[in-house]
Amino acid sequence: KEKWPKGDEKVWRTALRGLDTDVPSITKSVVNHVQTSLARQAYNLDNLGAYQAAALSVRDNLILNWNDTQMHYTRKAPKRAYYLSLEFLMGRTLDNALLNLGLKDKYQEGVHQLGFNLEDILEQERDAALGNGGLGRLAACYLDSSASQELPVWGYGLRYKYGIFQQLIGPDGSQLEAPDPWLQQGDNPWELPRLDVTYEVRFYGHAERLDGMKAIWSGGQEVVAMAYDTMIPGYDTKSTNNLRLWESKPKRGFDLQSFNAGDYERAVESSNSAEAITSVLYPNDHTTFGKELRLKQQYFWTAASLADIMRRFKNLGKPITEFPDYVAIQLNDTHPTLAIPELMRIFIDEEDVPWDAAWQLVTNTFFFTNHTVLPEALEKWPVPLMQSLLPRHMQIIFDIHYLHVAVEKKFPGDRDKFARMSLIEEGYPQQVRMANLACIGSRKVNGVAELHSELVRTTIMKDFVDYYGISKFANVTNGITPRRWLDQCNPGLSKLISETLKLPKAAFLKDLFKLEGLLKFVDDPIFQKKWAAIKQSNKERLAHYVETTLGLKINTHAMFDVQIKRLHEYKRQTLNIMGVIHRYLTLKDMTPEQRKTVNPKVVFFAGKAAPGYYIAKLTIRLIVNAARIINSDPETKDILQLYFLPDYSVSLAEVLIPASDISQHISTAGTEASGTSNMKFCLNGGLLVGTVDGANIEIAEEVGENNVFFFGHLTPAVEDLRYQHMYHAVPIEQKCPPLARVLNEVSAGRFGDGSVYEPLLNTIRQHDYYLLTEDFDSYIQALQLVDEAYQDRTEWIKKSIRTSAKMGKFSSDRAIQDYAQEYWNIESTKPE
Ligand code: B1H
Repeated sequence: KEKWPKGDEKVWRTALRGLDTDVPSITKSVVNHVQTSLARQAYNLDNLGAYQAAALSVRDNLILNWNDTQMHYTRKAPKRAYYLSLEFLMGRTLDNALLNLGLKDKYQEGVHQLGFNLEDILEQERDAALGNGGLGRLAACYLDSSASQELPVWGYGLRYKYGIFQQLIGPDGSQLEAPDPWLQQGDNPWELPRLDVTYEVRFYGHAERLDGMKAIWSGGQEVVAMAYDTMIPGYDTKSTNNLRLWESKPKRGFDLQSFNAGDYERAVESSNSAEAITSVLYPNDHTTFGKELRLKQQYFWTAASLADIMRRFKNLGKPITEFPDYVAIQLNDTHPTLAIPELMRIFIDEEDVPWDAAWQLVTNTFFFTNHTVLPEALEKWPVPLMQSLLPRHMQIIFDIHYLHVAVEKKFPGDRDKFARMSLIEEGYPQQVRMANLACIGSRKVNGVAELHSELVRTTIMKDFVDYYGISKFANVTNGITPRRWLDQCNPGLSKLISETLKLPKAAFLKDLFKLEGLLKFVDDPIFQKKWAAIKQSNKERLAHYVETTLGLKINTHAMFDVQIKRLHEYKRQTLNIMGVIHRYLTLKDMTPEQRKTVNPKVVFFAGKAAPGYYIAKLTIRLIVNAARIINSDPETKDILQLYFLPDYSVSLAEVLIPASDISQHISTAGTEASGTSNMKFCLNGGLLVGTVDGANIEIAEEVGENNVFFFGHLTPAVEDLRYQHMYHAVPIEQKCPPLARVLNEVSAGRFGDGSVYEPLLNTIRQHDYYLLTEDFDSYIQALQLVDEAYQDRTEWIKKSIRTSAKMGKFSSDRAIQDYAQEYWNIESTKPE
């Protein structure tokens, strides 16, 4: 029975009725926020003020749904899943909240009546860019899908004061980095500070063993974790989940004694070091540097999250042995692996659970997703660092290690195997292998696309597969949310699909397989025309963006060719730019008559390089400087343009992706775990040129190989080719003359001082680890086929429609269903 608050029940009942969402109520609410929350005058309201007021008004709706959902979870006590990720690349929120709440049209009308344009207001919002790339954006898509499918899932992460750096391009064409103070726009309307949700987190100190396996960890430094909650609305449902991000704070303001003694600097010192923990997102994806502050971030976040999860579990009043019946925890890569020894510590030291029982509970709670097989990305932490920062955890890891030594018994005599499976890598210093710890501490391990999961099973986890059996090692192919990556970024296409299929948008936005209905219309010339017109208007939208932000004029009647992703040698932006230069040289070789027959093409690049990644930064510099020469060459500028768009972000992706005719996903086979932008392009009717790698393979399976432009060597060949390059290197002039010519032109200074690029060119000339010389010819051929296919525009449009129609599998709703059923064992549940 409901317990009513004190006071007059009738008054409460009327007041609790919730919000009205008719247009007059919306305008009233927005104006109310202008006057009260923002304390601004209505007559000089600018777009930013209008954005803030609209956001606060929309937020009111989110909060009510969020409250009901969380109350429902508390009462019903279902098993819950927690997604631990150091990165959540959310992008903007207002448009998504309006879509998911079903209030977009009404707010559009409302703000229009107030003299504003919704599009302009949406543009005011800064991206929440608390992530590097695919791994962080995947976490964001998964939150959207969990809420949309009414699954009790929370995200846990860090509230970085500074997200991924802002990228600028300097006068010489190099990348420059500036901080991203995303919170300095005024209050962030999308988060709720939880002053009452705090935990103390310890670092350093000493661990004293008691009888048995227990210990006491004391001393050292304590900092406070405070929660900020972000509401995650589901699409077309009231269900609104939570993303809880932790901020670090000093435990006791500052040291009064030093302050009184006049030593101001000393007094704020400890407070500075506590706040440093959540000050900035590390901008290196795929490389680990072993920095102490990063390890602090990882422990701070896992400790606060587990304390919170434990408190919620304890409120259920269930015996501790039922923990895994109520809690599933997904580890997004190895970054949260410390959660494994931390949960052991809680069980053993705080809950008095015997070691074996604790291990049983732990290994039934965690699930581990691997996102890369690149060796430089496998996290290892020096034992001495761990011993000093987390002495108790280091003990526990050693204890797990000795338990794990039993492995030896299963493979007697195989010392190499044992050494490979060890949690501790020998050397000076010894290091803890986080992937091995994550694997043995989890119920299941998965990769993110079929090929990648197979590589996980046969390479980095091979010995563990022998030990545990194959069933622990599975696959969940990544997915993307069709709400953001179809309806929000391409409203024209979403509308056309809805009209064509005679279905409300919600039908295919909740069941993306419904897009298959478009196949019936592939040959319909009227539909083809409408489809092409939408692509054209998206190209114009992009051209408009480039013109207003960079002052550049783009030929919108050209083919748009796009490669947007983090700069990394394995992703081979270098192959692409060498291909562009090759095209330029080929065009220059032609007569003016021949050039007249060439279809114009515009090539776009965007992406950030890790600030310390020298070769990646040189690639950017080459692209920018090649663009300067190519775009100003009167002989070719009408048929080839090249742009590097600075400061790639989720919001920029939302403009670029719907405008592309073809996009490039050209990693050396076996290196890109999945890729997710490939799915986004295809969903928006862009075709794909790529290697037989990651999710490209499954996309081709769905859309048919004749709709994808594949090239390059396959994964099994890569190892042998690398071996040949090491021991029987053939000079590039013999191996690949067209590429040799391109390198020579760059070297000779055709795009500015050639000597600058020597280190980059040498990566190709010397080891060529990523096999550009091996794949260049087939790459150029594939681009040739793209050109030919584009000549027959009707055939191209058909390919585009077919591609989009077959993207059902790549909805993140499907991926989350898989996790919910096969991993977490959780069920949908929603408030009344
Ligand atoms: C992916 C990372 C990553 N894989 C370390 N690994 C990081 C590794 O800050 N760090 O230390 C950050 C990120 N990111 C990407 O994950 C894969 O390269 C993509 O292929 C994949 O689509 C994506 C999502 O699974």
